[in-house]
Amino acid sequence: MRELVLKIDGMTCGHCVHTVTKALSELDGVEDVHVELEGGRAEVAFDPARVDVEAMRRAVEAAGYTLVAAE
Ligand code: 9UX
Repeated sequence: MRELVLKIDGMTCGHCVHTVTKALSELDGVEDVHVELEGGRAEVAFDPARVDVEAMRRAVEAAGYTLVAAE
């Protein structure tokens, strides 16, 4: 299991948090997601054999937000 902190632009209310949490949680290989509105960040625990940052980026952007960094 690996963990990453994603920096996400565009979240401005609690519903955004729910939408981003759901989008990331639905990815195969993502085990745990914690999204913080303040700071615009998401902590993601995942299996790197099954999912990668590009898949997370696609999910975040399909939901209408922007993934600006992952570390
Ligand atoms: Mo809240 Mo977020 O009304 O895109 S859902 S701003």
